[in-house]
Amino acid sequence: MDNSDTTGFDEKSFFDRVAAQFIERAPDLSKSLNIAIIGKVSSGKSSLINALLKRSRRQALELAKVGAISGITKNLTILKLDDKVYLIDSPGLDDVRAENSEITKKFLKHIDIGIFVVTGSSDASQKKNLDDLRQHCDSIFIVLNKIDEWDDLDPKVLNDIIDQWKNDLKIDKIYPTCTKGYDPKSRIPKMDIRGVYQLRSDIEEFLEKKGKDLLLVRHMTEKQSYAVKIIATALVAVGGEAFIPGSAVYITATQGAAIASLYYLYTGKILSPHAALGILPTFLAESTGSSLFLFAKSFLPPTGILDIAASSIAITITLALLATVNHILSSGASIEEEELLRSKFRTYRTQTEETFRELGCTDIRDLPEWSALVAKFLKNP
Ligand SMILES: Nc1nc2c(ncn2[C@@H]2O[C@H](COP(=O)(O)OP(=O)(O)OP(=O)(O)O)[C@@H](O)[C@H]2O)c(=O)[nH]1
Ligand SMILES: [Mg+2]
Repeated sequence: MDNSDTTGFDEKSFFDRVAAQFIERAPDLSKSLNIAIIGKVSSGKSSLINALLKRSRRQALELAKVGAISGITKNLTILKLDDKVYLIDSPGLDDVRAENSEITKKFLKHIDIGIFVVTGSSDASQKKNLDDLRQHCDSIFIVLNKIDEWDDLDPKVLNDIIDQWKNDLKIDKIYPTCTKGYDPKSRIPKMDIRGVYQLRSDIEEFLEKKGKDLLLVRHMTEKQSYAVKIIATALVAVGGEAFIPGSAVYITATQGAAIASLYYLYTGKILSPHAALGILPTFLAESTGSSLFLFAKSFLPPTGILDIAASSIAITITLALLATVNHILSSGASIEEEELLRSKFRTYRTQTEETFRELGCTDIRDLPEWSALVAKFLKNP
């Protein structure tokens, strides 16, 4: 096995460009791409962070704290690499779990790239820890650290140990590394960071390929939750407005405002109410029967039975309409594409039949209940 892998290493790589800084206050990890180092106590996690960032021993003193006594890293320590990427040093895996605080629970949920560090001879009990990590994160680099332990033996021994780890953890790839020399009490004059360059460049390659997508997916998930709120709020309003004489005017205004909000959410641009309403006629043509009913009804004085029917129609049409706009905008298409609007609206309109039945049991003023209904509706187009 060749561990002298300094060849092909790009000096301008991501880890070199960043000015890593520890941050005091835990950031909102749901908005960033998070790389976390996880593993048993004293496996060399903090040393690996210093090595990834190519710190000298003196610089390392100010960075991830390294020590021969186990449990040196007590809490999560979060390093900001750039605006969107965090590198997180964690205490030993069992400590992370035992602590079970809100921050560590969130932390486990938001790991995008896990670096799982093991040491010594293969230990099948680590498989459970790895499986736990896999539940939250599917991009995992597995590192066998402290390979210098076998320096005095035939190189075949290290190869056998690597094979055994692969077998026990059921994995194809493992990164053998050494991160010796970061302990301030260390007496060795030079750092020994074998294997770290290979790991670094593979993480960088992964970031290059997938990093943007991961961030985008996360960004979109967040946007969807705002979209759900916008749509649910509009439905509650529309449901109430259907009871008002002359309701069609109010309903159309609410729909226009919701479309403009969704447009702003996805494009960051303000759509004039006029332009927002401009896309409505397409939909009116699709649902003439019910809209005409609503329109005609709006001139009548409110009477119980009619109002409830009108309210349900107003709500289901508005739901299909806003779900269509949401779908089109979130997929990056333009809301001016009439054909797309039309066909998507038709699909959603059919889907509202089922939702319509659930509507019967929904309190018209209960926003959380509406939000749950809308979230479910948007999930199965
Ligand atoms: N022989 C050897 N020792 C290492 C290596 N990497 C780190 N160490 C030593 O192992 C000890 C623990 O290293 P840390 O980097 O503090 O390990 P950690 O996993 O962060 O430890 P905790 O935060 O206490 O869980 C220190 O004395 C390091 O100098 C290595 O590759 N080989
Ligand atoms: Mg540590």
